[in-house]
Amino acid sequence: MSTGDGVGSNGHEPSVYDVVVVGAGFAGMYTLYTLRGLGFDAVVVERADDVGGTWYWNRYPGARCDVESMQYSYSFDPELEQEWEWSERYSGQPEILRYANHVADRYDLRRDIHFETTVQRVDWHDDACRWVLQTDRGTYRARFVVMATGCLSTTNVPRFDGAETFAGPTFHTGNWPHEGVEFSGLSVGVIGTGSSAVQAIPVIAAECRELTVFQRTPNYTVPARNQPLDPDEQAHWKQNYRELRAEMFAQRAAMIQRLPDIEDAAKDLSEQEFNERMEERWGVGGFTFYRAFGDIVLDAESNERVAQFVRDKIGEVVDDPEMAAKLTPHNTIACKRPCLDTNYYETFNQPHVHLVDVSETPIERISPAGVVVDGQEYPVDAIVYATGFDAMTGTLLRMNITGRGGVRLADHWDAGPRTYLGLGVAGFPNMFTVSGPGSPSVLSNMIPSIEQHVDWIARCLTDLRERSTTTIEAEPDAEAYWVDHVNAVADLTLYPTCNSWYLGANIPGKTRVFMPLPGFPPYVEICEDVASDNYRGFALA
Ligand code: N01
Repeated sequence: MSTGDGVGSNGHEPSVYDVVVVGAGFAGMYTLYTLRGLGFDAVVVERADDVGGTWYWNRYPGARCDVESMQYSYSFDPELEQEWEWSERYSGQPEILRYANHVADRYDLRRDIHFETTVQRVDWHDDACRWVLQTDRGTYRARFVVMATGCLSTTNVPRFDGAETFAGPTFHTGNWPHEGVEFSGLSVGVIGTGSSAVQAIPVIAAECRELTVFQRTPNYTVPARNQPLDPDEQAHWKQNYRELRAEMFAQRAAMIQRLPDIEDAAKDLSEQEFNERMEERWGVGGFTFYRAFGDIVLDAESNERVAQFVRDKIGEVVDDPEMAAKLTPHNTIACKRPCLDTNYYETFNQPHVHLVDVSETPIERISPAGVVVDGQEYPVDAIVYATGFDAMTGTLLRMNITGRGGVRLADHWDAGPRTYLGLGVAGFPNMFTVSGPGSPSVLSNMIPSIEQHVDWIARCLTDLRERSTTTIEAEPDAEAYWVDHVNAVADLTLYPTCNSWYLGANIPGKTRVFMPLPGFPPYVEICEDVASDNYRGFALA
């Protein structure tokens, strides 16, 4: 086996891995497991000191997956499926991290994971036909790299004037202290009202003395209705995993809902039919709400009808009409990533919970004692930044990747990310991205999407090995076609119409391009077809 640092200090050719995988979250772990099983010499580098990726970093109070537990898990090993017991309908972060650790132990993955190793540069060397990765722990050389770096792994901390003068502690939901945070007796400010904040706010509110939420855009959220997992339900899944997984993979987001998807138009139903259907789904909880009709993200009129249903619910739940008005969104529903909650709107009925609207008058600055908006200081002892991520591209671009001819990925992606299938990039041979921009990724259940990508990459590497092919690289035409395809599919929907991180709109200066591809099953079919057709659109040499 190669050693981690192939510096060649003994004068010999430095060690060259077959594959260096970046990231030890669910994608990196499965890549290692699969490639090792196929006899490739693979190593994983990971900046954290343990496995888990997203679930390693996002330890904020209330962090929970909003894909149901029985569907948010690996499918590659039936024994693993049978032995692991989930305890709740939606798993909390600690349980998912325990699962990640169990997987790492069960398959002895850690022996090939180099932790606390941060990639600083990644350069393609044309002459040697290899990648060279500079890390803070040494240099790695490999024929292939797999970027298993996650879609939401580089935190976004907005630059507020005076932030460094704040006297108290600050936290980001995406980089939460492992030892936890004690909020009792404190006045806490939370900036942001996305999925992370929607989960954290009720839990922090239950602990702290005062909570002030700084909201730029009110959010639609639907009750999760989390509960202990019914043992009969778990047993049913375990008895029927193969059929149920197949059913999941046939869905557009690679997950099954508790009520059937209905494909008719929301705008066509009578008032009574519409309300009955929505009430039932509101009661069941979860993303089944958004599968009540086929056109919620396609038709503005249908969308507005569903949005109004949620607005009415906010009015019913929130006691103070002024507070309810502030919490009520008016943008397109499900255009930003939909949220699921446990008592989110209810939390704002508590007298110690305050809401500051920063949509018209942004946060002016952070003072030593609090947050200043429109000249008024809101005193807080601690600040929680629930301000999201530089999604999908942030982590890749931070690694200073250069491809053929020294071209920087940052330059190639100057006008937004360009990939072929979300798997390869023209000019960057032998580099694969797992759930990269241009793949269903964040619009789907991530673990099945990861498995599909890793299986495709593994098949590809095996085929290349059998044919003694040295390089694979997306062709520029294929990449251009794919970028157009992703845009064309997105343009059929309402997704591109709002300021979401799907578009990069949350990061000042980031080019606005819709990054994920809606629709898992047709995408999988295209990937299969491309592989079977001698990797059509990729140049093999
Ligand atoms: O981040 P976000 P997140 N001043 O970008 C606000 C996944 N996830 O961490 O909407 C004031 O959604 C920003 O305001 P606006 C999931 O895919 C999954 O919550 O841009 N406010 C917004 O309210 C999710 O979508 C799970 O106007 C500022 C918030 O910060 C993704 O992670 C759980 C601001 C950021 O919301 C990201 O969610 C949690 C500023 N300058 C997350 N800048 C589960 O599976 C930003 N904001 C359960």
